[in-house]
Amino acid sequence: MKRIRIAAAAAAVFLLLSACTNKSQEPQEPDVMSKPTEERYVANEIKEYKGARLDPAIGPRDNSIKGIQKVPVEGYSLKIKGLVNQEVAISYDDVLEMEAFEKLIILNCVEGWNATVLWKGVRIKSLIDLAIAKNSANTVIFRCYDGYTTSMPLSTILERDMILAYSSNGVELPPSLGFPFIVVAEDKLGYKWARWVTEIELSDNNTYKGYWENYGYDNNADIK
Ligand SMILES: Nc1nc2c(c(=O)[nH]1)N[C@H]1C(S)=C(S)[C@@H](COP(=O)(O)O)O[C@H]1N2
Ligand SMILES: [Mo]
Repeated sequence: MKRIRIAAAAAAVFLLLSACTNKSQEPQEPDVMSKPTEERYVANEIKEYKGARLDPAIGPRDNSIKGIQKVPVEGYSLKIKGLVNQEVAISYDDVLEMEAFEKLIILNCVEGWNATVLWKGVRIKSLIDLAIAKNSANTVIFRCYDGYTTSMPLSTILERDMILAYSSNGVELPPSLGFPFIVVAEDKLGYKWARWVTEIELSDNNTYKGYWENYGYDNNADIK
């Protein structure tokens, strides 16, 4: 019986890999987890939060344009620039000193499957406030270590209280997830989850197109 359930789960994972856009896809039953999924948990990664099962934060494959980046933390600074009153460059350690927020994000997939990850980081609004956005700014462009870019309306970031995360499931964000920082673009498709973020640029170009958006991907990227 157990073998059949595992086989069914494996088949379902296979089918759903092509149907879903983000992260991992596992059945909701807590006692059914494929070996490849189990192996994706990293050391000390927590697997449960307030009664909810957490899925491995690292997804089954890497889709990034230039592969996994190793961003050296020495000399790293996050820049907040563009339409701001004062450009800011803040170190990794100083970001970690800021007020932290946790978000349990459940990625809903078809047919009752989902992936749940606990993210921790700082409000993007708090970072922007360090530089003070000009009134004309309506767009936030994220630039990354690998040259990747994507953007979202400033209003979307404020409405959802989006965070820039440095931790996933209780551990330091692994390089494959975007160390030092990833944009937790809740309710948005994977290509808005900028990883290895180096710059946050305030802009008044609300038709700005990032890397994948330039290839025709919808700029709203809403999860339907
Ligand atoms: N810096 C950077 N961030 C990135 C990308 C990238 O190539 N570079 N790819 C994006 C895309 S298209 C997706 S689907 C997700 C991939 O996340 P995942 O591998 O955890 O599914 O990261 C997003 N963030
Ligand atoms: Mo993607």
